[in-house]
Amino acid sequence: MKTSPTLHTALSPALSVISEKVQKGERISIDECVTLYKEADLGLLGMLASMVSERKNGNKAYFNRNFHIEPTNVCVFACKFCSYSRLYKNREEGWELSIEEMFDRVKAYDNQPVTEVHIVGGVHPKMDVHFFAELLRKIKAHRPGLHIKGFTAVELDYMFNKAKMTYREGLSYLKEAGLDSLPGGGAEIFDEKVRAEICGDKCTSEQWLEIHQTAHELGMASNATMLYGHIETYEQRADHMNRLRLVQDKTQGFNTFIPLKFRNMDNEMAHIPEVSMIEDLKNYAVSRIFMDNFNHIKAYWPMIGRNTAQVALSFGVDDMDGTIDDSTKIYSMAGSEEQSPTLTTNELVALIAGAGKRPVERDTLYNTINEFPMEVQLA
Ligand code: V47
Ligand code: SF4
Repeated sequence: MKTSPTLHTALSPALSVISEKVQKGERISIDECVTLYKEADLGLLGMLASMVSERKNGNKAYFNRNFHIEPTNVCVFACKFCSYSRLYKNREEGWELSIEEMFDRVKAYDNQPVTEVHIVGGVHPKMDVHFFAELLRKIKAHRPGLHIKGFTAVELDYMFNKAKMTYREGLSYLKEAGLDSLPGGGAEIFDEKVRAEICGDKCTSEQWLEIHQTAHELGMASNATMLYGHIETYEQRADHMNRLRLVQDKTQGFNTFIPLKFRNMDNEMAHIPEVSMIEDLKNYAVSRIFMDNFNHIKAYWPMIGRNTAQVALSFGVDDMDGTIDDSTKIYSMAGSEEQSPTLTTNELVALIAGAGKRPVERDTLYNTINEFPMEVQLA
């Protein structure tokens, strides 16, 4: 696709250079990423991000059929943005599921065409690596084809330290028990100063990156997130994405990048206003342009809301995450407009087609399960 001459004349010299690079499929630098955040308007960002997305995924937009299990919201850590956790010392206010209770949740989906279970929760000192290995074995024995995506690097770092296992030993042990891939949570913002301010007591940025790199080396895929829209600067967002891009250059193990919008209800950062939808779209587009070695950018609709997620499909996003029954509480408790996030497959297909994209059901590793027609229904 060629940029029109009128567009070029309207651009500053710096934006013209970036625009040329993106059109040629060249990588942009950290400084150029910051320039995009600070100087580019939404029209230019949407056009460039769509160009990159189209090159990687054509007209497709993906979703999967999954369900979530949150073993507990009791947590030894005290991230200031978290509305969901109950500190270990107040644990009677929280929930703690037994292996049997979690297994019952898996069995509840026995006759449904789900392909993935996503298991993430707080960091509970009594739920150790052996507890989770037993859960994984039980799930795999019952339904071998169900992909288990589980445990943030924060949970893994804690459970491996406690068991005196190296990351490699711990990940190999859980893989052997049935863990297939890692979700992207716990990354927040890698800049050490911001991390110290908002979640200083959990695993460091280096540790987060090392766990993911080790998982990739062991043949497990993972996702990556970035919590944005609080006290971080554009430079710190660019630095965060750059650290991920460098690991991806080495391993190619990340499936998708998921920007997570900070929501401010009922947490210690409630005084910080949430950013606008324009900022959300800008952030999706810049991440699509900058993360040139990531195949997918996900808009996690239970957090951002289905309407913004639909618009984001024109700003570089090609994945809407899951359907069925997203019973995760981390966003509804933080103020997301999606208070009981469930979308049927038909609803999700209609949202995607309504944005002019071809809806594709995928498995966790982005293998196509089903392609849907693009006819838009005016419901
Ligand atoms: O790490 C916590 C975030 C994450 C708030 O890999 C908040 O497919 C916004 O990572 N406002 C956990 N965000 C969830 C997560 C995730 C979700 C969906 C799919 C995948 C995947 C991963 O939730 C945490 C933190 O960054 N979070 N509190 C809040 N107030
Ligand atoms: Fe615990 Fe995760 Fe909440 Fe932090 S974000 S307090 S690690 S549950």
